[in-house]
Parts: sequence; C-alpha cells; structure tokens
Amino acid sequence: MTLTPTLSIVVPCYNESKNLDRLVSAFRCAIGSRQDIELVLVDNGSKDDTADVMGKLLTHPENTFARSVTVDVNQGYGYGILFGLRKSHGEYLAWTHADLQTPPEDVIRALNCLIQMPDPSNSLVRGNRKGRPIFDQFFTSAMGWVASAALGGSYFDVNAQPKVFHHSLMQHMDEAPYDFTLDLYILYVASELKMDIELVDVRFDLRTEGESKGGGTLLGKYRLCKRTFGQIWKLRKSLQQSQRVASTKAVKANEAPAKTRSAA
Ligand SMILES: Nc1nc2c(ncn2[C@@H]2O[C@H](COP(=O)(O)OP(=O)(O)O)[C@@H](O)[C@H]2O)c(=O)[nH]1
Ligand SMILES: [Mg+2]
Repeated sequence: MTLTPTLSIVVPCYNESKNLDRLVSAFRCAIGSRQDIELVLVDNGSKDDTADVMGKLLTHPENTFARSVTVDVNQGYGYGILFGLRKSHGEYLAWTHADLQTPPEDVIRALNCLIQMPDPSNSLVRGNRKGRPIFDQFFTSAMGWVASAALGGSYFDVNAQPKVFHHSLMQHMDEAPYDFTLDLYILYVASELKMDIELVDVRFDLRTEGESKGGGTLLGKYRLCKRTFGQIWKLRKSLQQSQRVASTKAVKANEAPAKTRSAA
C-alpha cells in the first residue's frame, strides 16, 4: 500500500458476516495489482459475528489492501460511513454497500471516470442502477421526481452505489445525517457547491446472503420514503434560508454604492 492511497473505499457493514468472505475476494479481484487503493471495512456496531469474521479475513496475507474500523454501538448507516470516511486517507474517497448488490469493479470504474473528468477535485461520480425490477424502478423514479422538484436539480436514484469524490468534500459534511439519507445529502451538498456530478451505469444484483435493512423490502421502502421526505424538507428549508441571505446581501450590495455617492 502506498503512503497516501489514491482511493479509500469505505464499506459499512451491519450484520454482514455471511457476505464478508465474498466481498473481500471480489474487491481483491477488482483492485488487482494496484497498490494505491485501500478497502476500509466499517464494522458498524454489528450484533452478529461480523467482527470475528472480519478480523480473521484481515489477518490473511492476501488481504493487506483491506483494513477495518469499528463503531462500538450502531448509530445508523450514515454514521458508519462518515466514521469510515473520517478514518480514511485517500486522495479520493468512495462508499458502497457490503451486500455485493453493486459489483466492486463498478467502484473502480467510477474512480476511473472521476479522474478523467476536467476537474476531478471538484467532481463527484455516482452509480445509476440498471436491471432492477419494474416496481423498484417505479418507486425510485417517484422519489426522484419529488426530490428533484423540491430541491431543484436532478435527484434520481440517489441511493445507488457507489459515491466517489475528492477528500476535500468532507469539509462540507459536518452536518451530514446519520441515517440512510446520507446518500441524498452528499448529492445535495455537491450540487450546492456547483460540482460536476457524473453518473456511471452499475449492475444491481439481488442480495444473496444476509438481510436487507434498507429499501430492499416493502417496509424498508416505507421507512426510507419517510426519512427521505424528512430530509428533503430540512434541505429545502436550509435552501430557502440561504436564498434569503443571498438576496438580502445582493440588495445591500446594490444599496452601498448609492449611499457612498450621496455621501460624497
Ligand atoms: N440498515 C442499516 N444498514 C447498515 C448500517 N450500517 C451499515 N449498513 C450497511 O448498509 C448497506 C445497505 O443496507 P441494505 O440492507 O443492503 O439496504 P438495501 O439494499 O437498501 O435493502 C449494507 O452494506 C449494510 O450492511 C446500519 O446501521 N443500518
Ligand atoms: Mg442492499
């Protein structure tokens, strides 16, 4: 591993012991001989044997490209990702899921796409899921229309993995949420910063091991919907607030020369 990795890939794991072996092998294949990419597995306060399985896998000499960090008590999906990102030193940072629904090679493709963009340190690349069941696509599109109309921008398939971006974006993540709306939040922040956002098509496979805890079930979709609308509402309020501040500043800036002229 080089001193400063080009890319740190953060993977939040919550009760994912059954997926870890395949996950680490798949990343080993995807990373190949590159010494400048690290995998940062976050044991996000798991209650199963994730910690043991992770510990054993990481002692294997083939897996020196990977390391782990531990959240003692689970505080949510977003918290786990932010925890891993803050302990990562890559010039670029990424996150993706542990259940292998998005193949690891698509994370490397997303990195390649990012570094070919005109200004990679001011850009973000995100996945765009292909091949999903019709109902899931419909649900995601409906959420996308609502989010895009409310926030003004393109917010389709926000929960697709991965997200890849320059580490400097972390300076703007202090108020990031600790739940599943982190994916929406980072896109909102990037868009407010006028960053270039590029989509890469990614495969989206079925989860074969472990339980879906996000939007993969009907109940999960309902919860995700509720949280996302809550987050949209918060972001919309802060957007309106910053627009008000900007227009007040603009009015003051227009008044200032007039005052100066009349005083002269
Ligand atoms: N629900 C949940 N998932 C977490 C948490 N921390 C990490 N994860 C991981 O988040 C990823 C996405 O979860 P998943 O259940 O596959 O969501 P879904 O595909 O949207 O149903 C998986 O890699 C989980 O292990 C957490 O605190 N809660
Ligand atoms: Mg999943």
